[in-house]
Amino acid sequence: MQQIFIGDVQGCADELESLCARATEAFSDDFELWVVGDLVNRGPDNRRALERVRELVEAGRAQYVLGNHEIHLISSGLGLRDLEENDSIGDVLGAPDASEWVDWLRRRPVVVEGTIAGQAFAMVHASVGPGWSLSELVARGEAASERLSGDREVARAFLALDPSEDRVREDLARLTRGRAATDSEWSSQEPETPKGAWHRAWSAHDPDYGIVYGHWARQGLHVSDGLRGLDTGCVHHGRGRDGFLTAWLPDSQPRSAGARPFDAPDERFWQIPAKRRYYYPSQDPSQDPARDAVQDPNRDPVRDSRYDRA
Ligand SMILES: [Mn+2]
Repeated sequence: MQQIFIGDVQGCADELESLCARATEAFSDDFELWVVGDLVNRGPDNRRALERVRELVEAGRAQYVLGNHEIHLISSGLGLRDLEENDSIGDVLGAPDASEWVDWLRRRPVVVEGTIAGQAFAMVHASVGPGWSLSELVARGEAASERLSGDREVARAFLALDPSEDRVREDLARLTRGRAATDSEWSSQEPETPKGAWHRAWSAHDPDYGIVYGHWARQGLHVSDGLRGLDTGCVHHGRGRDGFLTAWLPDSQPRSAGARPFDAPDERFWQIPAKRRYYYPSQDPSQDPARDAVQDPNRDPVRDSRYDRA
């Protein structure tokens, strides 16, 4: 069974379909999709992206954790939040079965653990606290899921809390939105320098597990020992950068004696170029000269992150 980890889709259902078709071609049905969250929002077809992943989840062939955009969708569906200008999740929330989708999403985990070739890891959308053991991370994710997944009123009250008021609500925010961290603080803002990235503080504690995450398109693909950051901003194509959907395909066996699956360097990535520009800074895309920009399908696929070298 090949594990295939994919970064932030954000409603780019065509690229998700291309990736699934490539996986089927390579592995037939013998693959399992691991989705880092932010499957929805900003892009054109959230409903179709959700349906595809749900079909695989229900067939026991996908793992899917919640990202900040799923939390936005759930919050809007529970009446806590109005849709904003760049939200595209109206295709889910405006449908007759919207509440059923909100309830299905509420029951998705925030953290999933697993092993690759014997090495333990967790998948989470955004960030993990420095010094957290794998069991502590899983327990924090479960505590958030417990309050999110049951009674609707409990979930609404939980999401309405300010993260500073409640430890579990803060954990949900950190797991789905964090980017910067020190041993004592964290933030959803980008750090001023690479040294402030959450994963630098996390790595300094010499964790015995790996992390697969997304959420940070401006950081880009992040490959270092124990870490795979997969958000390469498919939906951001044309915002001064190329966007693509990235998949990581770890080996099911160690590459060499003593090697671990999360060691770097690592080149086992697939990248699906964004089919077109999706994200418009203004409400009038016709005024955008790059609206129909097409990506060169032969361009160099993998971008280094400045965080790899820092
Ligand atoms: Mn995100």
